[in-house]
Amino acid sequence: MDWKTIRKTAKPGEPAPNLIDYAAARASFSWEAARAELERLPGTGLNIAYEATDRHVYAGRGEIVALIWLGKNGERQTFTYAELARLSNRFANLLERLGIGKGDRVCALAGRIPELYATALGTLKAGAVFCPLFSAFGPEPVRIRLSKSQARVLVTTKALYERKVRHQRDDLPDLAQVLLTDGDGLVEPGVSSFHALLAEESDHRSPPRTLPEDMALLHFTSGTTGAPKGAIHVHDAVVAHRLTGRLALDLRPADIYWCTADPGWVTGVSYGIVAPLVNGATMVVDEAEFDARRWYAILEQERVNVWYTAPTAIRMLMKAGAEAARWHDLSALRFAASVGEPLNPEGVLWGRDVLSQPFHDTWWQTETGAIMIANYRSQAIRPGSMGQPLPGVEAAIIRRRPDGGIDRLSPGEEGELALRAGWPSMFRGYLNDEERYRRCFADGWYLSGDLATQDTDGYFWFVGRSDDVIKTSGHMVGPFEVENVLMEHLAVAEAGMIGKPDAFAGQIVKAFVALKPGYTASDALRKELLGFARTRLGPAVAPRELEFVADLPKTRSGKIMRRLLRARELGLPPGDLSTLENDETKED
Ligand code: 6R9
Repeated sequence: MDWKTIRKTAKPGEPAPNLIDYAAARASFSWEAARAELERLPGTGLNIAYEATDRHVYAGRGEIVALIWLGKNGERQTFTYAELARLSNRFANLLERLGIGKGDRVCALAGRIPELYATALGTLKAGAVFCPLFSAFGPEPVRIRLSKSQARVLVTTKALYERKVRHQRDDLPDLAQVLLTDGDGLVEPGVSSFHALLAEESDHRSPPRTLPEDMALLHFTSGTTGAPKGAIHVHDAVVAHRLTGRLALDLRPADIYWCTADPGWVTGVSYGIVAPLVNGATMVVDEAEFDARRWYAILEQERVNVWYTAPTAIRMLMKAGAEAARWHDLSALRFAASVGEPLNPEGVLWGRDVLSQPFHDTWWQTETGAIMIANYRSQAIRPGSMGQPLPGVEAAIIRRRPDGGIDRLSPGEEGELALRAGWPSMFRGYLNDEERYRRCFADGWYLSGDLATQDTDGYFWFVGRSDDVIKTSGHMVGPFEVENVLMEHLAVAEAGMIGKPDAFAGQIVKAFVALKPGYTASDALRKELLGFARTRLGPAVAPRELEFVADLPKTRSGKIMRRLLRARELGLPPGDLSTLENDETKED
């Protein structure tokens, strides 16, 4: 078949790829050399936001546009690097005045609005920790994350505050200040106007005093069991953000770059804020939700060079049809990449045929902080493969041994994808959960929880998860939050959640519910339970389907066997579970 590999030809006048010779780059690579390209602050300090803003200003690039913001009502606003540096200085000064400093968590719960970017960068400059919350989360996921992060400050909008936070404020004793981006003056005790307070601050600030190993970012992610875990990243991660932006996304200064991921998730921070800015690019941020015609218009009008998106979006563009792209001039596009879910060969080829740029798949996780495996611009793409490890990253397929060690598997064998520990953006812990962190490692390797294979040429191929976490529209959902909320309903005895395959979302959340004695399954009760879950969890997490069952299959130790629910859903005979994952996951 002709799509086993895709060779690409550069358009006339295109710059050479940043990564030209993969093997040579790997052989000569050192993280120390990559680190040396960054600016050390006084006393061997390092700060992500300084690298992202001030450094460009001091190097004379302050007038380059850092952010093009496209509002959902047609607004277009630009911010230069100098403006972003000043705005983030103001926010850092404000935090300092509020008594927020080193290690304190500052959460943001907002859509893609300019204030979010000032908050992220200002928080990092103040030495505090930026923790994003997805704006489509309902009150329950928001409360759990605010509480677990022990957030001191929350930046949000009036509507989101009123719907999702205000009534739970008593459960959040650490939350001293809420700053509303659209509030006027003093709103109420403990709630202030972001802009009114910012207006009182100075634009100036001395360089941040953070060290490479200081906590910088906190990203919540889900597992099979227990509440979401807060993955800790440090300022040193910027070494990997910069390098991967350059090598995996082929970013160069003044590129027009668009990452469609929401900053409520790790991709929207690592590649929707940090990587483009530290590489001196101009990033496009679109406030609106997906719309095929709008997206083609943005690619054309903003002359986007480098595009980072996700399979769910690619599937929706494919659904909208090639015709929708036809009249748009997409000739500025030099590189297109994808992340977050399996990208099938059809998606890669569709990019080549319709955008004149095949999608380059990349693989990474919240815990890895940055891209670990990628298809590079200079290399043939293997459609369906996630690609090869970055220079500086060693990846392998392994099997865990009962004694706690690991065995490396041979090409073609299916096992767990592992990375040799020690790259700069590796998470440094799960907040307040040392034990869970420790269990992610064996013999000096980080175990990803993903199942994959490696071919004889070193390309990695995704197989599935080894746990019960799912991706729906590219967003990670763990069973714990969904099942817990369903169980709060008076009628529910037990609940189990799985991902049901879906042509567009990849998977949708499907719940199985066993009722308490005295309750009878009915359409009305199903609707009530779906509504109940949606109100608490929000549209990003809530089940879309719900099925009543007499009881849920369980292991002898009483754990729900979600793989049996999946087998049933897929119509597989219970004996034929060869394509399904093991019961014993890394969290057991
Ligand atoms: C960056 C991000 C991580 C999980 C990961 C895997 C899945 C990511 C993928 C992919 C197939 C790819 N995943 N990239 N699956 N092909 N190229 O998405 O982080 O939200 O933590 O999710 O996403 O299962 O383990 P996160």
